[in-house]
Amino acid sequence: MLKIIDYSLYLVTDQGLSMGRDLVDVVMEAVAGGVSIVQIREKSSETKAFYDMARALKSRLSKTQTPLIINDRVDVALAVDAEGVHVGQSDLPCHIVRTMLGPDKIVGVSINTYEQIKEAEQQGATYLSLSPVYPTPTKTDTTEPFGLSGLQAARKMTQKPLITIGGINQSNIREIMSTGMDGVALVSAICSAPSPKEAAAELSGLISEVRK
Ligand code: TZP
Ligand code: MG
Repeated sequence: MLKIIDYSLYLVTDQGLSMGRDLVDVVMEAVAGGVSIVQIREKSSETKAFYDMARALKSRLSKTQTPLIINDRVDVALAVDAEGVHVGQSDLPCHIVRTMLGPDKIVGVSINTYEQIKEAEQQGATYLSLSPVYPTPTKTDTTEPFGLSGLQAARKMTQKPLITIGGINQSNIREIMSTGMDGVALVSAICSAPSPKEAAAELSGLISEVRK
């Protein structure tokens, strides 16, 4: 069955940026504030720790009907029955992930160039993430930022759900959503906020202003 997924406020985790707090607590607070979908992305975790965290998050998020996406690891996604996987251009190819997960799971793909949009569509991507929109200290090995004009150009090229990531916060979320994005993905603006719940609520309110 095809579910309608709300990509509007997409939290990407980073334990290292969560100010020493428990990651499950940070995520659940953020969901209480209005985060609509969560990706676990823990680059320095060993497999067992990553699996344990994914399992704990899946169990908590299921209760709020919030989809859980796993960064890179198809095996971990299958192990915890997550809603999907997010891959970048240096990970397993999208069509392979689609074959491994079957037709019903979400496969998200990071897009760094305009050419990659059609390619990801043809390979069975569920949603596309334009990466990055702005430079960010959270991830420094990025390609040229799309900027607002890049988002507008990309929006014209696909009907697929389209999100973007990189340097997004309260000060720029409205202009980004105004380009026709289906959602925005954020790490530090939520994970490092004094109150992830309040930060998510504020960001969610700003998104609603654009969508009115
Ligand atoms: N991919 C492209 S930029 C980025 C990722 C994972 C990090 C975004 O982090 P922040 O803190 O929201 O700028
Ligand atoms: Mg990756």
